[in-house]
Amino acid sequence: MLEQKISRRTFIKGSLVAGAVAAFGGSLVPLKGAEAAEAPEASATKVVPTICEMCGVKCGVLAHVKDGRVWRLTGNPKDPQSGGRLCARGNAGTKTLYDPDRLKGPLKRVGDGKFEPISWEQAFKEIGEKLIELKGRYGPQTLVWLAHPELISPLEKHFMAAFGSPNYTGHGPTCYSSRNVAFEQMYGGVPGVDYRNIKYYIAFGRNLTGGIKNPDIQKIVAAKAEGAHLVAVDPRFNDFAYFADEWLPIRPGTDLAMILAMINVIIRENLYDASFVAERTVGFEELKAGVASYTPEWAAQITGIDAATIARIARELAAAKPAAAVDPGWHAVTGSQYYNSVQTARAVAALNALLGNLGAKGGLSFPPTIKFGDPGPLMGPKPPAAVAPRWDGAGGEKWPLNKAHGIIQIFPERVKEDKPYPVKAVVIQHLNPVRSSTNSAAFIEALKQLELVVAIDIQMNDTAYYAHYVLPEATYLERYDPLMTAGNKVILRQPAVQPLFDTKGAEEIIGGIAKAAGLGEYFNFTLEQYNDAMLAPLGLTQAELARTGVAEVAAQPPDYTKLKTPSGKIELACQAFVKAGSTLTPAWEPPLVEPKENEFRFIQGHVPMHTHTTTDNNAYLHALMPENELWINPARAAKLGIKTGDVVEVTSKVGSVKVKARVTECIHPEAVFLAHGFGCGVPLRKLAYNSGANGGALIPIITAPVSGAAAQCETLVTVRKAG
Ligand SMILES: Nc1nc2c(c(=O)[nH]1)N[C@H]1C(S)=C(S)[C@@H](COP(=O)(O)OP(=O)(O)OC[C@H]3O[C@@H](n4cnc5c(=O)[nH]c(N)nc54)[C@H](O)[C@@H]3O)O[C@H]1N2
Ligand SMILES: Nc1nc2c(c(=O)[nH]1)N[C@H]1C(S)=C(S)[C@@H](COP(=O)(O)OP(=O)(O)OC[C@H]3O[C@@H](n4cnc5c(=O)[nH]c(N)nc54)[C@H](O)[C@@H]3O)O[C@H]1N2
Ligand code: SF4
Ligand SMILES: [Mo]
Repeated sequence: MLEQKISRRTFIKGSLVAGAVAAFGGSLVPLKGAEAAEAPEASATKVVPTICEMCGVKCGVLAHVKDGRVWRLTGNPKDPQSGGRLCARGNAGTKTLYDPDRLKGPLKRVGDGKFEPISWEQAFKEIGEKLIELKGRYGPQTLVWLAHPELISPLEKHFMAAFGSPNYTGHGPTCYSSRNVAFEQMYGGVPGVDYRNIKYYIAFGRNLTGGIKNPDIQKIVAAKAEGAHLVAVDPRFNDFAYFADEWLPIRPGTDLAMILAMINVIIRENLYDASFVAERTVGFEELKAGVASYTPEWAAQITGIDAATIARIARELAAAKPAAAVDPGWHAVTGSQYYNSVQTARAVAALNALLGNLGAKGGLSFPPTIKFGDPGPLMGPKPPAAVAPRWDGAGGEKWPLNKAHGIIQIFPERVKEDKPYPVKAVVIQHLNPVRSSTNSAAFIEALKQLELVVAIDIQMNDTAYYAHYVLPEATYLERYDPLMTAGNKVILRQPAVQPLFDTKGAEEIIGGIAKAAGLGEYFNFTLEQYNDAMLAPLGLTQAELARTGVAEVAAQPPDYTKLKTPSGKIELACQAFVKAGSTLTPAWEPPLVEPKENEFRFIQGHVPMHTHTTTDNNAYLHALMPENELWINPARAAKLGIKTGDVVEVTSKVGSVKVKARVTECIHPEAVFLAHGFGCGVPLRKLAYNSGANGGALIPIITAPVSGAAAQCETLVTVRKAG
């Protein structure tokens, strides 16, 4: 017990808990004292460079191993992302590796919530036979693969191509697909922000220190120390607002109006970079005409932010150009959460273009390109193109611009309706759609209707709980993966320890299913051969890379004069959107729903100490935040007789949850906020089970136009004190 307390305390001290750091104005330097206190590290015998997987950012870590046990994880100083520092979740990785509740071998479902061990060979055999049977009955398109796009994705896609199904589908619509669709069309790709050199930065719902990207935080902290001005726009006083210079509590769903008004000011007052606009963009005149009526006074009525502030922010932003940027965003406002998210992302893209910041120090940038070798020749004959259209319509007539992202949230509807054809089998890898998509109950119903559900995960998540077969992948500290790149660096994931249990790397699992399904010729290679083939032109091998974990290689800088758009320039006016049924230039569209007097908009987001639904059973992170609470504004709470700590019932048109209330000025009166990642419904995960509430249970299935995004914040709820 004492040992547990001590290790927890030192962990907290040594961690980079961004919210706390921001709140106390501290720096992000790891604490020397905490390092010294880690006794096992002093006698560590081996340090293995590898890649963190406590979230998708994939920072380089050093695993300190003694007697076959990982004692401690630190940032790899040679890694361009971590620069030697990890966030709280990265530090807590050992508790995921040694989680007593993790999956320890393959399982077969034998009843509701009941599973029995099965050997890998038998599991592969049964899954393979079932796939062959279903393919014969319904065609290969009957198989859908749902996944969190990861390093292993090329092999998952290869499996699907070999099987003959076009239905590989990621989580984009619940995360970033609106932002991606907008920037792909206007910029030819999604640029990043040069946070290190920025002078003026605006985050519309980008909660940098809550939805953490460790490298970005480190850079913006340094920029702020040198005087950068940071503006947080969010209906909630979020983690980044603590750290920023100003917070603008905007009405939810209305950021688009403020951004359009800023464009209006910058054009009207000639504050834009005229030569950049002339040389590197098309459609300026159309944009100018399009925003003419969007004055700050107009936007003030919609957003609740006064006109003078909107105009001031626009002028200040323009004055700092080109080291000034509006964050393209990630998940919330531009990413996917609103019906108007594509328009919002388009407006953000246009506003940045006016600042002439693409490729400039402190502006937006694209990564360099590394010329890898082609592992194709290793991977068997080239599979013929799939003949059926996609199950979800992505890239088709209705959503022509969403070729890459898929529309995961309509899975329950498609399964139920057997449209456009019967979907009878699904493989779900590194994904928990029962909690991360929409309408949890509908997703569970869909899973129950399928003839074959295979889940590949490291733990029994809420989706795997309804699978016929649960196949445990080795955790990131026990396996290799395909290569990772960051800038001009190539980085290798490699095992710090041998798998503790009867688990396998995903490449072996996919290969095992493939062989049993008669597709062995496509998987006659090892992961090492695959990585070696990619590294060959760079004069490296996996074995060599394993020594340092990170290698600098030749990389082609981006050519900003030839963007991957039809004109080669930034398309301020963009015909592709017109073809997809939208406007030529960014234009105002209201959010889909408006709360009535007794209703709230239900908004969600991420917290610094948890990753989605992945870390709720991690003992360290659970200790930092065991459950979520519903943030509710005092004026609204008083009317409902709700006090902090009261258990409330939150009800939408698709479900209801009970959770503790937190009455706080930090949330706009029109909205309630619930941190994502809680409310696990699987008793096998003892810490997480029933801790807090699952917001996904409340979110109706909505599909936004143009992007096919899930628009999760277009959810209305009522709140009452639970009896
Ligand atoms: N610690 C941690 N870090 C993570 C993740 C994690 O799970 N945990 N996940 C990673 C992933 S996959 C992603 S996509 C990113 C997400 O990082 P972000 O895109 O920054 O997204 P969220 O954390 O979802 O934060 C969304 C914010 O939007 C606000 N918001 C809601 N509605 C509106 C609105 O109408 N206007 C404005 N201006 N704001 C609004 C919410 O209050 C919330 O603060 O984080 C990544 N990093
Ligand atoms: N209600 C609501 N829904 C949301 C969000 C929200 O804020 N609110 N956020 C959205 C966002 S931004 C995103 S990106 C998505 C994310 O949603 P998902 O992509 O579904 O991510 P998670 O919910 O974390 O589930 C990932 C699963 O991967 C497993 N896993 C972790 N590591 C490994 C590994 O190494 N191998 C394998 N095989 N499995 C592993 C975890 O155990 C977990 O079960 O959720 C979205 N959904
Ligand atoms: S941001 Fe944190 S959790 Fe994500 S990869 Fe980096 S250290 Fe790991
Ligand atoms: Mo995300």
